[in-house]
Amino acid sequence: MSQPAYIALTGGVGGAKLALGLQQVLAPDAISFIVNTADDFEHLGLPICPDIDTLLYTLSGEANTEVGWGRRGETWQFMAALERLGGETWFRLGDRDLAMHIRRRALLQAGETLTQVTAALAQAMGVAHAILPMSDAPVRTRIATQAGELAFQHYFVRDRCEPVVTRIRFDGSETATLPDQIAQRFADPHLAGIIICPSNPFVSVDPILAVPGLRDAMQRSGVPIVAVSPIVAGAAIKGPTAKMMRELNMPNDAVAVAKHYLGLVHGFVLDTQDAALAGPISALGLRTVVTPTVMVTLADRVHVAQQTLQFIKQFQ
Ligand code: FO1
Repeated sequence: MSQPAYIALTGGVGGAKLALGLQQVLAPDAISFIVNTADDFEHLGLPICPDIDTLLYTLSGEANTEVGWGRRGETWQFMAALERLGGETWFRLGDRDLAMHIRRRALLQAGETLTQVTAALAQAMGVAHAILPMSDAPVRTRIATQAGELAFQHYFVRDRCEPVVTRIRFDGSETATLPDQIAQRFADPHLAGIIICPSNPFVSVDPILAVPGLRDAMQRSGVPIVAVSPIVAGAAIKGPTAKMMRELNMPNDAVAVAKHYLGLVHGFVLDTQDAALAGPISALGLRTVVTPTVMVTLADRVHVAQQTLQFIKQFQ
């Protein structure tokens, strides 16, 4: 096929919103999603992959859109029974969500790679678009705090993002390798653009960019790379982005995010509330487009996707 193809980097709830918009406007062979796996952890003996599952559920229409993670219409009998038995229930695993983790464990134990397992689960969920884990080998976000280093889910869920973050590192990124499926897509002659979704730059996008060879592949592709700001009017749409930026002494606005991506991205999508920041961001050498980026409805998601693809076309 000669139609243009795109790659989107995503993690977490914010990224999944734009991913849904892109899924609505692009056919499966025109957009692939590279997903953060550094939030993953082993819990109750199960391989939990939150960002993969958030995307799986979002693209299959099964997501709980109120909280952003897990499945809609979920029941909690397993959690209630586990509670009575004295088990750990700080990380909420719904009865239907549980099936995903049990099935993923069985496929991994059968020797399949995370890429292969994710493709099988996506197919089972009726998702035709490619969901590509950033690495088949484990990469784990470790959050350094004044009370010591925490696994990401311990920081984010168990401790409710309360500890003060002093440093973030991605354990295992040095030895990770770029999955073939991802390398092939960056080498695709029909590749027309790369989108960094409005995910947390520090704990959802940086782990992806830390996989050896990934940033190179993006830059060598020679196609426009644009980011959609996860910060609107100084407040993170979802999750600890704004608090984390404060604790890492980063100015809490879209300009700081643009600076964070400087050297990699060519363009930056800003919300209309941050129109005044288009000047300072353009001064960094980036092109900008200003449009409503807060995604509440499906139409909002489609709008941001269309605007972003239109923006990429301006570079050609
Ligand atoms: N986030 C929470 O705040 N509380 C939870 O109990 C919780 C459970 C959970 C179970 C499965 C899953 O895929 C995600 C879950 N999340 C929960 C969200 C998850 O911690 C975050 O979405 C990502 O790690 C951040 O991108």
